[in-house]
Amino acid sequence: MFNKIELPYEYNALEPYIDATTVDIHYNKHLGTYEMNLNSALESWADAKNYTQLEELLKDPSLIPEGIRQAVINNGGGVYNHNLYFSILSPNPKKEPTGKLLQAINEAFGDVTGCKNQLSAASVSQFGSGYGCLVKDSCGKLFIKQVANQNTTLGEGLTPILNIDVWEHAYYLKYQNMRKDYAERIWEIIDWARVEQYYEGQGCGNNCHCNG
Ligand code: MN3
Repeated sequence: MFNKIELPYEYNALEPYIDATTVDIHYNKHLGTYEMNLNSALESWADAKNYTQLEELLKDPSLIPEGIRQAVINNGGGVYNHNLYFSILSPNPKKEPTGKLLQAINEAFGDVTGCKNQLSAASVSQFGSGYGCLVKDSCGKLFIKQVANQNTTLGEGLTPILNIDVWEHAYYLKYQNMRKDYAERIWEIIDWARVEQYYEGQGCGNNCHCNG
């Protein structure tokens, strides 16, 4: 069983940037459905209990029995991507990154504004449903990626640490066709403290044998 995170704020807490109805439907119905479908697909697979991290399966889908593989990729990706998305949003965000993450951002994008602009642009230009993602490799180097649908970059060895959901369900009630406004205003509620945790918590650490 892999579950959705507990929402760390009230439905209306992200207003005026994201409205309460959108958060409610997005979290309970959209994410809730991915969670239900993922766990229902996994019921038929006894060895699923050997995996405690959803990342392990999304990183190497060949581990998953063929009959449920695509269902786990789609719905497991849906749970994984939304757990990241809802957890990096906050009504009381740390507005700017600091420390190692700031250093990595400056190296990759020049400065924080460059990072934000590139990630917003990638989110706006993602054709159809998907996400703009800030990802890190095993050495802590940062990149911006687009993923379609509920795919992830885990299979490429890239761990997302911040994502912007650009499925229409994430913004349409408030922003309608103005995806760009949503993908720019969302910076007001992105909590860099959480992103820093994701940047430092996984990956490199003491196990890094790279030169970077
Ligand atoms: Mn969504």
